[in-house]
Amino acid sequence: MTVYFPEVKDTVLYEGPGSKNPLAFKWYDRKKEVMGKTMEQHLRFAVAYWHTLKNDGGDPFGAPAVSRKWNEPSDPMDRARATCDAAFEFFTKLSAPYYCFHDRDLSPEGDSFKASCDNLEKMVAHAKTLQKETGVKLLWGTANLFSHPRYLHGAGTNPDFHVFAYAAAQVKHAIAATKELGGENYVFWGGREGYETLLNTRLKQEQEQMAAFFHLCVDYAKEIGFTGQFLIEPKPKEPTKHQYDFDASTVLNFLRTYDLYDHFKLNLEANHATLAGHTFEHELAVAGAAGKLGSIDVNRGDLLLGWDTDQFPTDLYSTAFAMLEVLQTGGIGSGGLNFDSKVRRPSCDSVDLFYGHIGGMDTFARGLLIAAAIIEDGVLEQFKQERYSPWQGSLPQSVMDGQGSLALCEKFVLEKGEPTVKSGRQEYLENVINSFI
Ligand code: XLS
Ligand code: CA
Ligand code: CA
Repeated sequence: MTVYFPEVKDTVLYEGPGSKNPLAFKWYDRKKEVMGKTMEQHLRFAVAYWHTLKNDGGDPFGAPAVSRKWNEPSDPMDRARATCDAAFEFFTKLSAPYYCFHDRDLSPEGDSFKASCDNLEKMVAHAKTLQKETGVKLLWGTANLFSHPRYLHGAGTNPDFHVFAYAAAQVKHAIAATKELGGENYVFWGGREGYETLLNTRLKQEQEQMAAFFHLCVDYAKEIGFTGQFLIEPKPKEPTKHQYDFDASTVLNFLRTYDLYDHFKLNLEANHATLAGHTFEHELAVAGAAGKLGSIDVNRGDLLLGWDTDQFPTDLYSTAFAMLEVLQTGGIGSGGLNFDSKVRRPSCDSVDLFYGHIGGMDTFARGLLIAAAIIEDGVLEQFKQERYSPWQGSLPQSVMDGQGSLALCEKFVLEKGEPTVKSGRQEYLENVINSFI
């Protein structure tokens, strides 16, 4: 059997914060209990097939820069099988419980639609065997409806019905493949579902088309008995200038408008949140408040760069704040933390893929520990309780229950006079957070 990662002899294990072994976890101790669940149950890490196995290190200025053993076979299907074997060796050595894929990551496009479907079917069978052998599971599947030139003007939002139908047919097979592999979720990221200029675009019609597309998917899932959670992944821009799934609020509004609300949750990505001008934790809080936090893509961006850099998370503040939202909302259910992250182009060795993931897993494990310590201490909760305590009286309660009136508020003010100005204590709270980090 070919070994694709000979530089990593054994499974990456937890050795504790004192370890100097770069191929060991310092914080991710999967069986460690935190607030009644193991780290593994809280975090449900997944490896992204596309970045980890398929990224060739090319960028708009330079040629592919990495050579991977699994890319050596010249026949596309042989290459797909070698890639899949390498993938499962990687997942196992990393002890990652889950992975995620696009249909076209797993298997190549063929000469016709039918040939592409046959390729996918063969590769699904191959992956299924490897899942069984290794115990690695599929967190989510998705269809790549953005790379091929046919999707230049969108998939579900395309002005040409022929392309819409092609995308629908492709999604049909991707959902079936996800079901066949026991996928716990199915993601829709609208890579080309947006527009560049209104000069050639009917915005309203395109949104209606997108809704119709989702309704077809909901119907099909029902028809074949796919019970995984459907997730929409918001992103404000890139590749299109205006994307219809801008952020969590926009997607929730879209779902409500088109009678899709009950069928979807959100897959939120850290880097997409910041591109939308939000913090990562803001997006998690918006979804959490609506009971719609489905899953998370945990890559980070770079504050000095204005695009989606998909870097591994290394920032403890960001992971602690994210895990605070996750814990407060009661966890992510059937979702997980997917490393939609790639190593930087100059990190061109296969072992760098391990360093990226190990660092990301440790950073989230620490984020979890920090968030749990903050919650168990109760300091933030106590502060908020005190801050909102003026809402406890009977008039505030009747306002909340829809029984108030402007006149009752006026009566209250006439009695109480001027409200006291109070501090929000931001700097004090930031200092408190630092004492946990
Ligand atoms: C791209 C997206 C994409 C989705 C899956 O920016 O993050 O990778 O997660 O299609
Ligand atoms: Ca993503
Ligand atoms: Ca991304």
